[in-house]
Amino acid sequence: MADTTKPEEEEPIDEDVEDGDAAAEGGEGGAAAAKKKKKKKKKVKGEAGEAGEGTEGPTPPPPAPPTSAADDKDGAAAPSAAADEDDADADGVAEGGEAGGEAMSASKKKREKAKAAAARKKAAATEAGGEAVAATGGGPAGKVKIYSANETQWSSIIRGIQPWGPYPTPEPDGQPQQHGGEWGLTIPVLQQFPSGNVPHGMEVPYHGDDGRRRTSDAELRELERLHSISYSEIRTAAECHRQVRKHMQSVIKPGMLMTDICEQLENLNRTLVQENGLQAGIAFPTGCSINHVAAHWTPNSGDKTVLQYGDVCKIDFGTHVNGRIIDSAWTVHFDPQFDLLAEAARESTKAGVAAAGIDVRLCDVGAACQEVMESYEVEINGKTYPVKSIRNLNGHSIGPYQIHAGKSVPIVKGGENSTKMEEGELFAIETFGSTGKGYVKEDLECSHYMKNFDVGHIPLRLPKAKQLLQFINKNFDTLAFCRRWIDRAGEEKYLLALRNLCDVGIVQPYPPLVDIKGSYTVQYEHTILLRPTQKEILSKGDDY
Ligand SMILES: [Co+2]
Repeated sequence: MADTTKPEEEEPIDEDVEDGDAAAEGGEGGAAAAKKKKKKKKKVKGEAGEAGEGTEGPTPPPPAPPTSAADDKDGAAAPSAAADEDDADADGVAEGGEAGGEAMSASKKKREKAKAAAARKKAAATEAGGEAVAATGGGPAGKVKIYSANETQWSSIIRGIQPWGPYPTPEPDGQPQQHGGEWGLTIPVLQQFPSGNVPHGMEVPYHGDDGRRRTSDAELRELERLHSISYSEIRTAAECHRQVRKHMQSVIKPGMLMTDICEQLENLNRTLVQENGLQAGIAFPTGCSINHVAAHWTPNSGDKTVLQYGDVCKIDFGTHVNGRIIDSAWTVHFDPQFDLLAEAARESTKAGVAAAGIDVRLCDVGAACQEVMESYEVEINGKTYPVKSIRNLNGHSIGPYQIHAGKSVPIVKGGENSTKMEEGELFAIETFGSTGKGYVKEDLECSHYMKNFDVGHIPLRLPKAKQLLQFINKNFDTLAFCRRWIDRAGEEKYLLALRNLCDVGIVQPYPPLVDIKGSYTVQYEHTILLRPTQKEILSKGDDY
């Protein structure tokens, strides 16, 4: 989940002006010149070493014909098309009842479900061959369709990610992961590793003055850190993230409803992490922002957006154990013309992860990310674009039950943020690339919300708002949530109350963040832990 720079901190700058700035900046450090030299040419055919190309899954299907959503909406590809005509949300805050955006009545829900089922049916019909997709659910109207990988070997038609090896070997008294069950996999992570000795992330030594940096009391501080953060818990969350995404990468295909993708992913997440109140579960809504929508979009109930062959979709989801959050994301695309764009973000995030370390200035991480991201230029639909880092999106520190714990990790240079990363801290390193302006603003109907972490007691007048706040406290506390999760708990007609909680400052809405229409945005993200002795890329998998 991305952290945004507050709009007042940075004015949207006209593109031309910004280019001028960049050139001027380059003058002092010569960075721009170096960048130019490094510009890579678009390679149309997949490069050797890129996963999933040729050898892995089936050949990408031809562009999906305009599907199901086409007749429901004007433009099927963009999430904007999904915004309910009677629920348009101008300011990003929950619509009040008077605007017709009130929670769906039972009968409307029924109609929505029937429509969704019809959309699903059509979507299934458009699947090219449909060979790797089997509907094991296929239940009554409105029931989520379950996709399962019927091959034992992992395969994916999603481009740009490396193939997975087998699921990790369980502990002697643990069970191996198994395909099946309602959501595709059946064995929770802690049943694979009953003692809690879960696989580590990728451990990377600090470069430079590693060792010399450690002071005599370093060992003591390390012990202290061992108490303050449970490595076992955060690694359990990370292993869960890996297994959920590995499975989902084998089932996500053009033609699927975004709602079905999210619900299968989330229910699989719940299963593998053994969801239990606030002690273990999903850390925030499944972001699946498409094309020019960069972040914070997930379908609201009844949404009929269908994933298209030509879409660029950022799957950003989180898992937590005892509030220890893993936040990691990758970009789903099927069309080879997006390979290089996605690579830009993948490599930029890699550079950010590499630059991160104890006593490293946040602004230096930002500079490292931008340097790599903007060394790319891409050709899409016959037009060449420089890839831009989205300058008002950031990585962030993570605290217990706090996805944005106070430190922002920029993805461009030039900020005066000389704040440093510190030992023991957990960071989400995420970068966003764009073929548009490289600047996002809030737009579309809001789905993501989160209680403000430090909010004190605020008196509430509306009984319904009080009740909704109790519900939020019990189910999400300070973790982010979405409207679908309130709906699935059976709450109804809560949008006015939700708007009230936003208005008084208890809850913060996080509307979708979009670049200009027609642009494409990409994202990669890892969660890293700055251990005293080494950096651990907790969410690292075979895929990215
Ligand atoms: Co994040």
